[in-house]
Amino acid sequence: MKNWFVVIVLFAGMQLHAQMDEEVLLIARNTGEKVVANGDTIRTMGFAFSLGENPDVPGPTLEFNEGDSVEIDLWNVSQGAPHTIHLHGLDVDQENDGVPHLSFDVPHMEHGYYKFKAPHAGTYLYHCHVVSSIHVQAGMYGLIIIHPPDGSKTTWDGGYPYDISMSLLMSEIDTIWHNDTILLHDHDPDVEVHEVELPVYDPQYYLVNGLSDGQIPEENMALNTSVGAVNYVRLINLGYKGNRVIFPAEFDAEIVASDGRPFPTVENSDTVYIYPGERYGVLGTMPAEGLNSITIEYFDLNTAELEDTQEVPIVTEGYVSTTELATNYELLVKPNPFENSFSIEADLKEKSEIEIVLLDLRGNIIDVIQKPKKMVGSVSIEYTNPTLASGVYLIQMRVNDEVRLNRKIIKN
Ligand SMILES: [Cu+2]
Repeated sequence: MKNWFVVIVLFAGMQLHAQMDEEVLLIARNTGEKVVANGDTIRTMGFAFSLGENPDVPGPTLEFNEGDSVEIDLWNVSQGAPHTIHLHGLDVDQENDGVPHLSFDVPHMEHGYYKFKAPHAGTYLYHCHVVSSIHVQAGMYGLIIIHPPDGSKTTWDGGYPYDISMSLLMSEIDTIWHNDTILLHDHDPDVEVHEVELPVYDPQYYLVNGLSDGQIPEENMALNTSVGAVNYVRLINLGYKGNRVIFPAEFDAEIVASDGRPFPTVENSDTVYIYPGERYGVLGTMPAEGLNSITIEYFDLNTAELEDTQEVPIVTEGYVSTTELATNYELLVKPNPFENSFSIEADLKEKSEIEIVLLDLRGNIIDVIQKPKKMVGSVSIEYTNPTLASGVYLIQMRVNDEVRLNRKIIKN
């Protein structure tokens, strides 16, 4: 009889394991390094999928489908402090919620398992909840995106379909909080609250998806879209500042969801205010080709004083917006991607003054490829620039001083 018991228990255990739809290993480390916008490397704590990866800030985005059984295996490889995973906004039970003393914490070199069923499709967060003011600032956070049960590009089951999606996760970095004296504290398991003297939080870097200022075009971060495509932009604040996100008027932004739940009525607004921990879902469409941007303002929660502004480009290309344009102008750029040179073929059905420029994703002119010139018919232009840095650029055609066509081009 004893043998029977053992076999049944073992079988039940295996069943439970097999029922998991998604298993994720997150490795917690305190040896992360991050390059900030001025080129300095600062120390971070963070999460990574593997030991070979630098734990980046923010951590990896976790994506599941609604209804999935999920198990997150938190492996704490960092020295000293224990860590947890708090599932922010997910209605998981307290035991799996990662708040130390209510849940469990995971000491050095141990594993902790968080099990939950992926809730309503939406945007959520995870972060470490041990001395959270320090560990979150150190970099221990990331996004959780839950898709509808069928995994489709829809805001939620029965919600709005979209073509292109992008997440903008806002936070800040005060490099003083990343000093060894603060991040390298040893953990005493007998002490409930670890006391460190914290300087006043006064960030130097205001981040979108971990990047700021010149890093945004350097990393080619942009909403890459096309005319008429439905864009779903997820906005998330995990900093200590308020965010005011401003979409271009022509984007016709509609706020459809907040904190993982649909809004009962859609709110039409170009401006979205986001307070720490909040998430919003915004739908919008670009009506014409061109270069625009999403402006993100960071303001002090007490004084409402504006502290910083970041710009995320919107690159809209691909289609010609009117029949008139489609019949009168064409622009072909090849090869794409290119090494040192590419050719541009333009077909101009009527005589027009044409100018062709090369732009970065912030709209800065890098080079004038074709000076303003009256042309007609098929035109072929060769362009060589061996000193151009790798990345994404735009070729813009201006006809009679108006921007008419944008083509995205990638330098290898
Ligand atoms: Cu932690």
